[in-house]
Amino acid sequence: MSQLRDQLAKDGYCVIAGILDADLIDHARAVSAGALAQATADHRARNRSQGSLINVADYPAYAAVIGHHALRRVFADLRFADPRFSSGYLISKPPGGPPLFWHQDWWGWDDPLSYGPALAQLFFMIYLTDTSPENGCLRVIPGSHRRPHRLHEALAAHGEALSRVDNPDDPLFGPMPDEVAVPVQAGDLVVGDARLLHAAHANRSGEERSLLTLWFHPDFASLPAGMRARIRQTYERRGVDTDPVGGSAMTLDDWPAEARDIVADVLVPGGQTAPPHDWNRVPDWPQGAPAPPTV
Ligand SMILES: O=C(O)CCC(=O)C(=O)O
Repeated sequence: MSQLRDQLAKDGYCVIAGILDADLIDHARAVSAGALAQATADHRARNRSQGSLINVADYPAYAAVIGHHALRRVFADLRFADPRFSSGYLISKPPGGPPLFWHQDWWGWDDPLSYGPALAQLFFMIYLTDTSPENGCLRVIPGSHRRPHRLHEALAAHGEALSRVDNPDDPLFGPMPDEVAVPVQAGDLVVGDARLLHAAHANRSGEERSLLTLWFHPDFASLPAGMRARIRQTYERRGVDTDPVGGSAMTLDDWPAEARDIVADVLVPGGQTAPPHDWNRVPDWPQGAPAPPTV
């Protein structure tokens, strides 16, 4: 596992095979099929590039995945001191779905820790289908979490026009010379730094390609107080660009006790009283940051 930790630090991601067993994959697929059946045509049109962006907080049956003992084993193996879950999404690309645009997901770029080795926020992407470049597997730019890249200048990432794919010829949907495909099997886990530049291929198959992206903070207690307060707002579904329903929606605090009990010890705690950190998705690399590769 120290090899995986090293890869996570150096490349910004690592793959851990076979995290969900067949029963839990079936459970997650069934919950996801129900959630997708409820998603409106408007939701899918607004999130055409992603395929869907359904907050897992709306579905307490996902507790079995978020609180799964195999994830806790990963936390221990990767030596996470205080792992906490803030939010997550069902991202499901229908047959014929277009590519996902290049982006990174970190929002705390105003804080100096964003330019160092600390792991403030990690995605846990759990794929519910086998993936390949043919059906929309993940693509990443290894190392892009720690150095400037020209994609960082694309300020529109996460914008509505990109999500709707108003311009399919936008280079943010295209290939990058330094990209690496990350094909996986159903039940595999991709752990990645929120700062890592990533995208996904188009789905040219006849089947849905689904995954759960779960956001964890590996050492929540060590983060600055303002960052902790902003993360708590995300958990409360307030002021998040990928979660426009707003603070009136269900949070994990509203889950029935039997679901909440499964995840209670990994949830972002309340009582964060500091002024919340500003939301800024655009890095401003300090002088002397490593040069971008010449590709
Ligand atoms: O659709 C994918 O494979 C990647 C999803 C993604 O980019 C994300 O969850 O941030």
